[in-house]
Amino acid sequence: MTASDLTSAFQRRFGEVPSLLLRAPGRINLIGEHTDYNDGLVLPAAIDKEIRFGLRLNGTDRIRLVALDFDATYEVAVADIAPIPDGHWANYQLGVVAGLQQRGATVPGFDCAFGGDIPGGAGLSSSAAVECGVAWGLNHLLKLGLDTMTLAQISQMAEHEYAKVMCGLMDQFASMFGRAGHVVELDCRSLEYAYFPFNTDACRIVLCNSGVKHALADSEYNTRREECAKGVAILQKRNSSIKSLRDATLPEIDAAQAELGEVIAKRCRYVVEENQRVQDLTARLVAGKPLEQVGELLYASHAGLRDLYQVSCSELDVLEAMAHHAPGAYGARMMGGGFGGCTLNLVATDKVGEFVEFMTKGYQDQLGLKLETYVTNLADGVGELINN
Ligand code: GAF
Repeated sequence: MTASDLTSAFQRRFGEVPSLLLRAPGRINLIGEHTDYNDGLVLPAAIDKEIRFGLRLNGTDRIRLVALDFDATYEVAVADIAPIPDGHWANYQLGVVAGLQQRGATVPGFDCAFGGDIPGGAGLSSSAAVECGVAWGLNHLLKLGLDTMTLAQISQMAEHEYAKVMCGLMDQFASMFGRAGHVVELDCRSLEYAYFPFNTDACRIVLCNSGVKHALADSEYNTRREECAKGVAILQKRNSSIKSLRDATLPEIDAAQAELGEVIAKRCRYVVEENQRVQDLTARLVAGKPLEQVGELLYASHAGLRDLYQVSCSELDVLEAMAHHAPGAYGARMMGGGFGGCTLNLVATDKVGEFVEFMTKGYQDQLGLKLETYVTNLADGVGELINN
């Protein structure tokens, strides 16, 4: 949707042109899965799939929302906002308004039309993009002066309180802080971050969309958070300096195996190992190590997510297993919360075409399913929509 299409659509719906056009991207995550809510490390990037928004203060006390992609509207008085049951799409926007109000902002009525090309259910964080776009846009229009990290945190709280998913900060951080051509490592405890250039001359990040999203994704996500919290409570009894799994070591988990029980011990082990893999991967990138050595960390991450954290599913496992034999593939793993969505594949730039062909045919042959693939470009985070 071009800026002029968006402007026309906005004008048709609301009778005025928008006073602000902006864009908010989806994200990939190179490595560091389910580590964000454990005070750990993540290595995401914003991508060239985004949601675009037209926004305008409307001089009333009502919020009017239009979802252009699925031709739906929602209207509510600002004073009456509350979470809407059954996963309603407007929860993301309303949750952000509530978050701004909690920070002391007075939010007047506004009009918002939005749409984009982030495939839904693919694990590319279209919901975070919606939250971040609305948070950034209202901060801009209302001159609230909130810093970008605070806007990311408000967006995360919208997810918790309105969408009822107890996510970490990674998705909202990536959508806000992405930088073209870079991945960005975030320390979810200190909130310090560092950009690493990602050179596409040698390899590309290719996403393979399994096309499935199993219904248990959200409930299992919240369960994993609780399991990690239980693990911390048990480990803390032996070592009071453990405040989160970020502080735990593998020998400590081994020593507490009996108290932790098999399942919680597996969850803890995975998180500790995944944090180490993030550090190893950035070290290897910086040292310019062969891409095989970067890719093997992706395969190891997938094995941990499948066997220890148990958030994969058969479709993702088939895609990851196929990648081991695919032309040009250095590494692959499931990405995001799990139970569906995409695998992330690191693929030699000159082999991307062959890789895509191999994976598409294999997925059809093995599961009878159609594979969508996206060769990603790493993009800037949320901002005003200036061109096209
Ligand atoms: C989802 C969540 F929203 C993130 O916060 C993160 O935990 C991710 O799953 C798993 O790494 O995308």
